[in-house]
Formats: sequence, C-alpha cells, structure tokens
Amino acid sequence: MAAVNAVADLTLESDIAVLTIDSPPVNALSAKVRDALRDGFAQAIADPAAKAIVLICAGRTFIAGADIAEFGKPMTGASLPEAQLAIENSPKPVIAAIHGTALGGGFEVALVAHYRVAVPSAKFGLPEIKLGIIPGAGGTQRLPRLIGPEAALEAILSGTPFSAKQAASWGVVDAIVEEGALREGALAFARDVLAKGLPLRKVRDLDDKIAPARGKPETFAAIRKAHAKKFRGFEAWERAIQAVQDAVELPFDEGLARERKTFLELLASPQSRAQRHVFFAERQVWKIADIADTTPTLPIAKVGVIGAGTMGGGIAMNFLNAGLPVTIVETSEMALARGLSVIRKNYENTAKKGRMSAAEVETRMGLLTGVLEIGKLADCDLIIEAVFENMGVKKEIFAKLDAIAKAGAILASNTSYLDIDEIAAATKRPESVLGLHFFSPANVMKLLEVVRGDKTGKPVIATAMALAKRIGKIAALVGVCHGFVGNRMLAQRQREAQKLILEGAMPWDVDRVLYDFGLPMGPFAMSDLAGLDIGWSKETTSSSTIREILCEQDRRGQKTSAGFYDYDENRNAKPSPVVEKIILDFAAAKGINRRVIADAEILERCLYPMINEGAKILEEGKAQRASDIDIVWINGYGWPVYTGGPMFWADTLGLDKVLEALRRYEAEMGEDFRPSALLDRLVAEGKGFKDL
Ligand code: 3H9
Repeated sequence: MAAVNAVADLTLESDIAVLTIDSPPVNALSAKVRDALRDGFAQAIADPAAKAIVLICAGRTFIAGADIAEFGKPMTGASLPEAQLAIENSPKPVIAAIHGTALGGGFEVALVAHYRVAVPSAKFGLPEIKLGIIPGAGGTQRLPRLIGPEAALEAILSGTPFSAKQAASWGVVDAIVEEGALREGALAFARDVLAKGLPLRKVRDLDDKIAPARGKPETFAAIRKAHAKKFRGFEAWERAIQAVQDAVELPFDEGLARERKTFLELLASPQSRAQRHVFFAERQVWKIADIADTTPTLPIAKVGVIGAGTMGGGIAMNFLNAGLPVTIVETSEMALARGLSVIRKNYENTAKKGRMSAAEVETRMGLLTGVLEIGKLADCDLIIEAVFENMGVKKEIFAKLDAIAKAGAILASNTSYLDIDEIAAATKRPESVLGLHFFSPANVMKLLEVVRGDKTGKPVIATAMALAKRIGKIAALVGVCHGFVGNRMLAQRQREAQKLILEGAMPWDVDRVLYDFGLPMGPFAMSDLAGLDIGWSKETTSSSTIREILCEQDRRGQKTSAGFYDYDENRNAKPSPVVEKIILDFAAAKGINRRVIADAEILERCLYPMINEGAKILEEGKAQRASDIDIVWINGYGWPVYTGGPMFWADTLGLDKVLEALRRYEAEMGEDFRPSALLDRLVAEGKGFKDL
C-alpha cells in the first residue's frame, strides 16, 4: 500500500492496481482529490506489475461531484479535465467501482473509465442544473453518447439521480455486483477484462446513440418547449440543451470545449452563486445553535390532528405518507365525513395520475382514523391542532389536551400568527408545546416553520426537526412573533401592494412586476386564488377597503369567477374594468391624487420592506440566520431560487442600495419604511447579511 497523497492510496492486488479515494464526507473533487486522480493513475500506469486499474472510494459514496465549497475560489492543483485525460488515455483498462452516489463531476469521472461496475444501491446523476450550472467535465457530451440525447437531457434537466438498475439497462454500467462486495466484484470484473482481452472502451468514441438525432433540430425544439414553463427565469437549462445538441452535431473535442466554456461562464453567473448559496443554506437550516445534533429525540409512533379542514387534512396526509397512523378529530359527523372524503379524493387523484397504486390509497387510508372526541387522542405521541385562528378556542383546546394527552406527548399548534407562549400557558406542560406551521397545501408545500416557544424543551424541538425530515419537509426554526418569519415578512408586501393600487397602479401592474421578478404569482392573483372572503363577513362589512367592496359585489376570487380579475371558464385571468372603476372611485372618494407608478417603484416598495422586516427578525433573534429566511421564502412562497432568497438577493443588490431606497421612501411616506438598526449597522460596517 502506498499513499498517493493525503486522500488516496494505491495498492496492488496481484496484477490489478486499486486506487482508493478517501476524502470524507462525500469524496468531493477538491484539489487534493483531483491531484490524487492524476498522480494515482500516472503511478499505476507506470507500474509494470499493474495490468488493469480499479478506481474505488472509501466511506459512504463514490465521488459525489465537484467540491462546491471550492467554486468561485482560485483554482489550485490539477484540473478535472487533466485528471480525466490521465484516466481515459490509460493504456491499461480502467474500471470504476461505484457505490453511494456518483454525481456531477463524480459521474463524469466514472464516464472516462473504460468500464463501470456498481452495487445495486448505487445512484447516478448530473445534478449541476440545481446549482445553476451545466456539467463541466464531459457529462453533456459523454452521457448522450451512452444513452441518447433525449434520455441524457432528461437526467441533466431534472438533476434527479437514476438507479443502478436503470444505469445497467442503459449500458451506463457494465455489471452490477453484490451489495457490500464492490471491491471483490470490481477486481473479478477487471480480471475478466484482462482474461478476455477486452478493448479500452471510450465513451467519447461511441456514435450509435446520437447518430439518429443528427440534423434533427426539432427533437431539441420539442424539449425546449416542454421545459419552458418549469424553467421560467433560469439561465442554465437552455445552455444544457444547447450543449447536448452540440454533442450530437459537433466532433467530440469541439463539443467538450464548448461545454467547458459554458460551464465556466455559468459558474461565474449570479444565478449559480445564488443557487450554491441555497445548497448550503438547505443544509445549515437543520443546525440549531444551542441544540446538539446528538440530542435524543422522542419516539413518534402515532399522530393526532385536531381539525379535518383543508389544513388539518393536508397535515394528516404528510404523516400517512410516511406510514404513521393518524387520528383526526372533528366536532361534527358531517365535518369529519367531509374531511375524510377530501383526503381520500386527494389520494385517488394521485392514483388516477398513475403516481400511486389503488392498493397504496387503501394502505394510507387504513392508517387514518376519524373520531369526534378529543379524548381519543390520549395515546398519541404528537398532537397538532389545526382549527381556525382564534386564541380563545386554541387555549381551550390546549387546556383539554393537557388533561388528556399522555405524559411526554408533544402538543403543537399550526397557528400562522398567534402567540405560542400564550397557548402554551394554557397547559401545565409548556415545555411540550411548540408551533408547527405548515403551508397550504400542507401535503405539497415543502416548508415547515418550527416555532420555538420560551419554554419549549430541547428534545421537543430536536424531535420536531427530525420528524420534518421524516415527512420530507424542510424545516426552519423560528421564534414567537406575529406571523413568525414568512407571514410577518409577507404582511409588508401585502400592505404596500394595497397602497400601490390606491396611489396609481392597478392590481395587474403589481402582479406583473412580481411575476416578472420570478414569483409564481403576484399578491392579487394570490388573493383571488385563496378567496377574498377569508375573514370577511356580510354582517360587518362596511365598504372600507377595496377587498370588502369586491366581496360585497360577490367578487370573491376564482371560485366566483371574479375577484381582482375576471376569470373565464378555464380560470384564465383578465384585468377587470369593473375592478378598475371600483379602485378609481375608491381612491377619488379618499381624495387620493393618482399618479403613474414605475415598475421599479412597485418592485422596491413590495420587496425592500420585506428585507427590512427580515433584518428586524434577525435583530430580534426570531430566525437563527439570514439564510434560514431565504429557505422559508423559497420553500414556502415560491421565491425564485435563482436569486438565492430575499436576504441573499439583498446582499447581491448591495445593502447600501436597499438602505438608500428605504430612507428615500421613509422621507416621502413615513415609518413603514424606517430602516432597521441592523440594516443601518451592516451598511455602516460595509457588511452584508452573509457576514452575520
Ligand atoms: C459538479 O460536479 C460540476 C462538474 O460537472 C464539473 C466540475 C469541473 N461539495 O447532503 P448531505 C457536504 S457540481 C462540497 O447532508 P447526504 C454537505 O455540505 C456538483 N460539499 O449528505 C454536508 O456538509 P456538512 C455536483 C459537499 O448523505 C456534507 O457534505 N454534485 C458536497 O444527505 C453531507 O452532505 C452535487 O451537486 C459537494 N459536492 O447526501 C452533489 N456534497 O455536514 C451534492 C455534499 O458540513 N451533494 N457536501 O453540512 C448531494 O447531493 C448530497 O450531499 C449527497 C449526500 C447525495 C452526496
């Protein structure tokens, strides 16, 4: 055994050299690993005793890609293409032995080996698109040559890994070997290659899978069309399609050079910088400053949900999907029956789309029990209250829960705004109480705000975070304040949107600006979707807001085919002349002198106060870090991931620019725009949220 460097060893197993990369946690292609590949292969090639070379990794995975932490820093050591050249041009057969996840540059390394073997649990993929880049070490050129341009683009544009079985059926791997016996399997395969005198098979030389697509731009036009909506605003996807088209149309080396150029261009782009920020933010968000990863969690085997409405039902589905039995409570037979049937219908719709079997629908429904007495929740380990937003009602429920729940059970409220500490005070066990704020539709949206009360116990929080992972959510820890992180910031945007339509803009102007920014929809389209009559009542309405007037005229949103917009039978929205008149009349009655409002003002006034509120949230310690706020907005509200989230976006703009605009608006319009002390301080120190 000889060390190649600190992260690699070269050994000789009779006549086969084995190069083992060992660079935890995921054998990412740091400078050391790239050096190890280049130098390890040079040594193995130079050793007359070695007839073939096996490349294998120690630890949990084969190379999981480029080292993302190195991106944007000056390059040191061997380049990846240089290391790949040493492998591909080896005069001795090279066999890549793959376990775990061969992703990105890792997969691209495997693709320059002459043969690939893998264990059944191995996965393969090119996830670069998720980082705002395209594969930069031949992935867009070699994978199409192995599996054809369409399948390759499916892998590249989705970024989703595929299984070893799929890889084998495509010919991406040449043999599947026994789980847990990769090294032996790869050595046996290498001996076989030598015994049979098999050739040095280079993927770059293959042509049969790409030849049929040559001279057929319509193939790629169709792919562009199919993905245009999903990738609205993103830059990398079109470049990825172009790269694969190059693979089909150009000689290999020319395609490879173009791919590299595009990769480097995108790597330097603001979108990629933002998406890399999100990659690390998604991993940071789980870490809690004062709660160790090793904190023991409480066992959760049975869940109770109070309220079978839209929220309660959606929440219950999360746990059913994870195989956890759920008991759901309602106050009347009718409400219970309705709630249960909506859940069933949701599953049946999924089954109709072929994404679930009929048997699975029954398995999940079989885990669900509907009851009318709260006392039936006595054996639940976690109980989530999801009734309407009324402090009195919630306190009453928590007092009852305190009386019936078993010792140690976690008592959670799904409130969007209310004070968790006050709710907890209705019990004699505030250490067991916290907020679990799901976002609607609760079975779909990825975000969960875990609300930490003053007295919430650490094991309770650790359990909630672990449970979030188990049900496939991304959880952010937040503190008690009105609206927590997400809705507290949203309120800023909503307020300005309402003001803007009185001052001169129309709802569709505001919506267009925010849609063009990259949000899935603007505030008025969103209100129409949710229903304008939430919290509205016929009895107390007094034409005091545009919204009230719309409801009074039975314009309650999409469900009545009229709200801020008019809707046709296919729910297509059109600006409404009726609404325009309502707004003009309302503004006139208030004595408002309407003016033309520029798009830039709409954008700044809707988004800068949100950033300012985010700063206040950080100042008050209601979020742990700025990147957690980004995670909340990306996963809970569809904030465009290619800007990195509101706080990262603010850093990109420059906080001095944001501060200057807030001051300007404050001078004109008052305290809604008063900058937070934190923003002031960061600008004075020449820092950004990233420096906190
Ligand atoms: C690329 O390859 C470009 C090439 O085409 C061209 C090159 C020229 N770099 O996710 P986990 C860290 S683009 C640096 O919790 P899991 C991660 O931050 C790259 N660090 O584990 C975390 O650190 P910490 C294409 C990385 O078991 C720790 O490892 N590759 C990288 O749930 C554990 O990560 C990708 O995009 C990295 N590449 O999942 C793959 N990967 O403990 C990205 C991970 O300090 N990685 N870390 O928080 C993954 O998808 C998952 O990490 C993986 C393991 C599936 C591998």
